[in-house]
Amino acid sequence: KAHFQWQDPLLIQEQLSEDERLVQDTARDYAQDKLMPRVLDANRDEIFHIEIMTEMGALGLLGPTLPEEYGGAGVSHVAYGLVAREIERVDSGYRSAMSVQSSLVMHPIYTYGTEAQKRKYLPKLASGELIGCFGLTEPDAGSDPGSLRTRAEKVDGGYVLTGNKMWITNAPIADVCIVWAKLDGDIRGFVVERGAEGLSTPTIKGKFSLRASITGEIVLDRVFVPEDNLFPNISGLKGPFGCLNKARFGIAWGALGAAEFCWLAARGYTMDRHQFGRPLAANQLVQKKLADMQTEIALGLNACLTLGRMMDDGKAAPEAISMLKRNSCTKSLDIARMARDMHGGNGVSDEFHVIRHMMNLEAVNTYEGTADIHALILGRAQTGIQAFSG
Ligand code: TGC
Ligand code: FAD
Repeated sequence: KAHFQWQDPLLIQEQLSEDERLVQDTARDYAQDKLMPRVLDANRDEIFHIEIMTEMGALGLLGPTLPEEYGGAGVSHVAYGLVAREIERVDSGYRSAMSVQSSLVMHPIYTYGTEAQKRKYLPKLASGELIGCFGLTEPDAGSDPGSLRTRAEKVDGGYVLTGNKMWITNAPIADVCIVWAKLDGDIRGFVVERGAEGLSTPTIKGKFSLRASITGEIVLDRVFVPEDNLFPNISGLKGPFGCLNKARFGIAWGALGAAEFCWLAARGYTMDRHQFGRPLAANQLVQKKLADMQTEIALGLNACLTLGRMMDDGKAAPEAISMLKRNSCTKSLDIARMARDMHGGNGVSDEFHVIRHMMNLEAVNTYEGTADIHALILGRAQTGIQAFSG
């Protein structure tokens, strides 16, 4: 009979190209050697080590799907997903920093930007020399970004932006902010540079989730943005949503990386720890939990691989991406909570890492569209009835 590979039951590894395996191994070695040793203190002290961006840039992990002429590595969407999985195996906050830069900053500049914008920003974003952030959410516009209030007003030589963005990953350290604002009622994208008069990006402290990622506001108090910094050919919600498609795909892979860490930690812990004279893993209840974790992760990764191939073929509908963003996040959160429980009292100590993953996945389940919002997207797609508003 065929040998059962319990860590890779559906043989994902065999379905990867040589290039994809190389990217995966580079990301895994970096994450384990350089990120894992830093994460405990970073999480405790709410610190994002900024040099992580140049380290990732040097390895080609930022904007890896973009062509080489703009600083990318020209790799497949599957390779991008594998990077997200390896980075998030250590911490969702580090994957956040990577995916905002790649999907929410470099992607829109590459897809919607002028040639001059691409040449000016992409190579430096790819190397990590510049850090970017993506401002869509506002205090009163989260799940419903169509109701955003940030305004752009046409003036001589450019635009004046006024408004507030909330919960923005990397904002306090960003050199460039992609800001979505309404110009004559239409949503348009602007590249706002650090140093612009009237721009500030205060940090949001006290998060119990993604503590190793820095989050802030973008406050725009009549900020002048030159004409050259408008994305010329995109208007409407499809602008920001085009970026979210890429980022949500990465999250679908990434969340499962966190889940894999939790599953393997729970397996190791329950094999080692003895109660009632035998390993915890000798109990049927424990083995069922391990089997459930293994099954959900294997099914989820296989689905992500299929979706990645669909993205590379230009066949991935946004609804399919919603399905896997939601599935990976809800299942990974369940797995992390279960792994925390299986560690008993030790499970609440950050030294065992599972509670950190559990707390992180709460935010991952919420950002880029909550699980319920993605359910409504899928509900609308199959009934033709939108249930977002009355
Ligand atoms: P709706 O009527 O559905 O659509 C308006 C226009 O947008 C187009 N569109 C899309 N285009 C491309 N890809 C998609 N996924 C698209 N979804 C919609 C649509 O075709 C339409 O175009 P047009 O030309 O007809 O005007 O808009 P709605 O207002 O009814 O939206 C409903 C809903 C709930 C689906 C949407 O608003 C939604 O997805 N809400 C969730 C908000 C969200 O995901 N925010 C994310 C903020 S960024 C973030 O969280 C980053 S975290 C990063 C990290 O740290 O990793
Ligand atoms: P709300 O929209 O107020 O939702 C609250 C609850 O109501 C949720 O459970 C939701 O599912 C539910 N709900 C809402 N509408 C409906 C409905 N019609 N039917 C049923 N239930 C509904 N945004 C950015 O733009 N850029 C970033 O970089 C970014 N980074 C983030 C980092 C972190 C750590 C966090 C926590 C958030 C980040 N976000 C970012 C914002 C994130 O995208 C929003 O928090 C998310 O879209 C949800 O919006 P909200 O918080 O306003 O919740």
